[in-house]
Amino acid sequence: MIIGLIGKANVGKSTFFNAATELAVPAANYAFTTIEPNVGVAYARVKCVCREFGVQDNPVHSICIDGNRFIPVKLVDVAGLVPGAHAGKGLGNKFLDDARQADALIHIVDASGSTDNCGRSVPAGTGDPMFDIQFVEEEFDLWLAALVGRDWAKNAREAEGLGQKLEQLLAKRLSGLAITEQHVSAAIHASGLGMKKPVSWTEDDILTFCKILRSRAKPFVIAANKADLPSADANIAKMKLAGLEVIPCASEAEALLRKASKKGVLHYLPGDSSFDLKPNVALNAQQEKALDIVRTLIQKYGSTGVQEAINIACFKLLHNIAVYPVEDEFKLIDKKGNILPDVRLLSEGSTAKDLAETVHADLARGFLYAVNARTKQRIGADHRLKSGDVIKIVSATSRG
Ligand SMILES: Nc1nc2c(ncn2[C@@H]2O[C@H](COP(=O)(O)OP(=O)(O)O)[C@@H](O)[C@H]2O)c(=O)[nH]1
Ligand SMILES: [Mg+2]
Repeated sequence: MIIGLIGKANVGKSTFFNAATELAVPAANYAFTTIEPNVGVAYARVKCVCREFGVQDNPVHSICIDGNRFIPVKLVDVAGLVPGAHAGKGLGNKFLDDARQADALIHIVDASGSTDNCGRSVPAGTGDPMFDIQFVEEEFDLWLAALVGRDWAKNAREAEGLGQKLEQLLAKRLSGLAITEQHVSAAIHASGLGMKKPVSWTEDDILTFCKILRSRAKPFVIAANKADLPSADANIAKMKLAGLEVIPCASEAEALLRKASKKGVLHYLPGDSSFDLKPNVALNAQQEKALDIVRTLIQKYGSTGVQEAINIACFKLLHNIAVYPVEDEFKLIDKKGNILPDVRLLSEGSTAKDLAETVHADLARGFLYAVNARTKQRIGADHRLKSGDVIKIVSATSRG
């Protein structure tokens, strides 16, 4: 699963990225840690099941702090977007190359209005984040439509000649975009274009289809960044009034809190609505003032919004659940004795066998049954899992 940060230049994408990928207690290496500077590990936060089970866990690939599980997810800081990007303006192509891999997007806007349409600095309150929201979505749709629409008539005729279905034609054009068959089918259905022969699709039809597809396959959440600046209030109110779901966000404040927490100055967990200064910490007047501002801000909004945006992308947009696989349903351990070693993000509706598949293909192949560690009841391959389930899988082909 990949979350992409998109938005105009200078709205705070890199600040958000740096804050979100910094954790006081870094976990072990991940398969997806790469050397690309704009790709990093962020964390979804869930309440860990350790306290309910009364155990002191020692996770391997995720992190548990004070009963909160931080689950690694891949985060990509996508190149800044300018109007006209779909036609190759600015870093248009780089933007779209980065964005194509994302399963969900956090659209960062400058809620304080201190950037103009092209991302240049302007006096706070003069830039219009509503424009950003519109143009970024439009660019995305136009880019997708250009991709789908290239030589459409010719390809549609060929596909018709070969007796191919519309789904096949589209799947070919959309390969490499992290768009599933289900997304395509649902978008065909919702657009009503399934009734029309592909050869007679107009440019407008293609754009209509792409808009629907984009909203399903690349869902957005809007992070209204720079919410710490006074001019942000009016813009956030305006966005909410327009019916948009926006998360007030202060990336710089989050960066400050994570750094201070890493240095041992204060106790703060990403997503918290407050922080505590550690005893015997001496702050200068400037530091104290900065922390006062942050404290007021997170009280006002409930958090800095950075963790919330990631969680919304993970759970609300992508409909994931968090499931803990174990090898011993009584001790909740793996073979090495690690307690609650692992947690997997699975799509809602995933079954016990799907979980086995994510652990190891062999485990799934020889699947016999699973055990719910909470109830100690046996469950079958098709049993749908719930978030927070702790599951032992029994397989004829389990190793060792
Ligand atoms: N006041 C305020 N400024 C911010 C915040 N986040 C980023 N900035 C500033 O906005 C400018 C652009 O930030 P950057 O992360 O480089 O933006 P990007 O071009 O979208 O990656 C920098 O001067 C940041 O310090 C925030 O939450 N509040
Ligand atoms: Mg940047």
